[in-house]
Amino acid sequence: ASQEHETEMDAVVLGAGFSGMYMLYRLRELGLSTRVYEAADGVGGVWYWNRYPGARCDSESVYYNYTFSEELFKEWSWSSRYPEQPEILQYLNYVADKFELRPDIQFSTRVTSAHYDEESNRWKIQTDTGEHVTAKYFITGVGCISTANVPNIKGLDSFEGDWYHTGYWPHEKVDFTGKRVGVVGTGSSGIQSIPEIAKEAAHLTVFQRTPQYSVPARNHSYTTEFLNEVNDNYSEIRKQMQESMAGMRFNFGERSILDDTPEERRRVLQEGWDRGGWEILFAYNDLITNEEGNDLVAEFIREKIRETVDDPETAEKLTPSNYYGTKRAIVDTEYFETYNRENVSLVDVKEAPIQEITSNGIRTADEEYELDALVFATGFDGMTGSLFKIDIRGRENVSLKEKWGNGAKTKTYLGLTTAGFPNMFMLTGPESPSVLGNMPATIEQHVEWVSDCIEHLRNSNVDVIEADAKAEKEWSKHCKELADSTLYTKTDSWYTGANISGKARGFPIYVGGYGPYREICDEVASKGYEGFSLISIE
Ligand code: NA7
Repeated sequence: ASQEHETEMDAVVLGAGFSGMYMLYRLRELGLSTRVYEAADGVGGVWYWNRYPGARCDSESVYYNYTFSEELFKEWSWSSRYPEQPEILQYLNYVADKFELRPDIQFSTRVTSAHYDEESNRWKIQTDTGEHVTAKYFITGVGCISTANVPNIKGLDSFEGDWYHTGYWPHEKVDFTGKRVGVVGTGSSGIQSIPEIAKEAAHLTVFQRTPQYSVPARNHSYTTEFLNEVNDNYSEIRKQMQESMAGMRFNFGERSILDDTPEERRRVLQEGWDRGGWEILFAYNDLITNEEGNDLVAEFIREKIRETVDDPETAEKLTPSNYYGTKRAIVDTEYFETYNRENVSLVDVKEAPIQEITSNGIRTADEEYELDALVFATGFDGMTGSLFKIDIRGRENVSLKEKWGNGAKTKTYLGLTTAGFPNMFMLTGPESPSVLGNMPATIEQHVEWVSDCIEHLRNSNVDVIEADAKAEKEWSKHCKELADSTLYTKTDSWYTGANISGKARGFPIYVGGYGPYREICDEVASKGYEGFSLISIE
């Protein structure tokens, strides 16, 4: 019955964050009629939603932006090394305005299902506003860490104060002045927001399940000289980023941490600590693969925590014992220092687990904490969560969730496509390098590969592209083997799905590096899309 209202498009793209916006730009250049669906009422993706106090990016701003347009790159100036969320959102709005993207983005609309129709070779897409649209190409730019995880704790409904999740923060400023606030979670979002909330709240109680390593960001304003230097080296920077392991200008160090004498090591680590950000993580070439070396860095940071935090008992609770850098590495601004404030206290909920949320606060196994407001900095259902929220079905009506065993058997070819789902592309999908690098860089590579592919299909009159099951099997196996050779898979993290109760464990990320990945993708394309079936329908 809905057929008569069906709109026909060449391409439908989900999400108007970094991925979807650039995808739209490229597809329009190719002359494809394209519609982007976006659940929010503005562009920005995660930068639209994550408005919590202290939210900022951990990749340096001059790399954390698009590089495809030299003009755009040069006319935008970042205020500082790690700008806050409002500035990043302002940048993305600027991009939307500059390239007049908004007319092709439909806001406040969430796609609920996308089914591939074998007969017409078109994707049939439905939205929560009752719209029906068909498209030849279906492209997801839904993000890898965008579906909030609010833990299922008994009694949340009964809480009489206000509660928030960092990933869905209200637009109007939340005022914690005079309030007793509880923050649950100490990942990047918790560690960024805790120092800011502490400045405002009457009292802040942090509920920590796993302590984290964190290194000072050492944020600073950019000078005009620095920004001029960056602009003057635009082409060189773009090239360096493309060839690098993590989509940034610098690479991992060239030697093993074990090759250095203890004195030399301390000097390197101290220098990294002083420069801040991810310098320590990148100082040597084997921190993520070498258990002994990893522990040397871990111990260096543990010492810093003990030096910074005045109360030895609190310092002990804050000291991690797992591998460094195998949960997403965190950078902070005065995080550990915050525990020296009189109005901040730390509760170890591994020792005394949260039992329930009451009308007044949180009750753990040994105490009740009275709270006026509660902040969940409890992260996301990463990698697959946002894809599984949509009923995506390929050939023979098989759903993506079914095919991937609810996340237990993620299978892709190049992290961009999956067999049985023709003409569907995933931007920063599972088994791509995505979250292990500077996202805008990895996104540009994905978007450019997909748009080049679509251009090739159109020029050669190909109607259907689909990953071969064999190529997919090999890619997934390759990803798993690489991951298993690192310490990543030995740590509980959102990378592995361990943060979501009941979620299958895996490590659906390509760890071979962004530059090498780009080369593999380019080679596949240059061999006429090796590993794909290209079909022309008469
Ligand atoms: P993360 O990094 O997944 O951190 C979530 C935190 O919340 C982490 O400390 C978790 O402890 C904790 N958590 C999760 N569920 C619970 C429950 N039920 N009880 C207590 N504590 C809990 O999310 P973020 O938002 O900080 O960062 C996500 C990414 O966004 C980040 O890595 C960047 O890439 C950008 P756990 O460690 O699981 O024991």
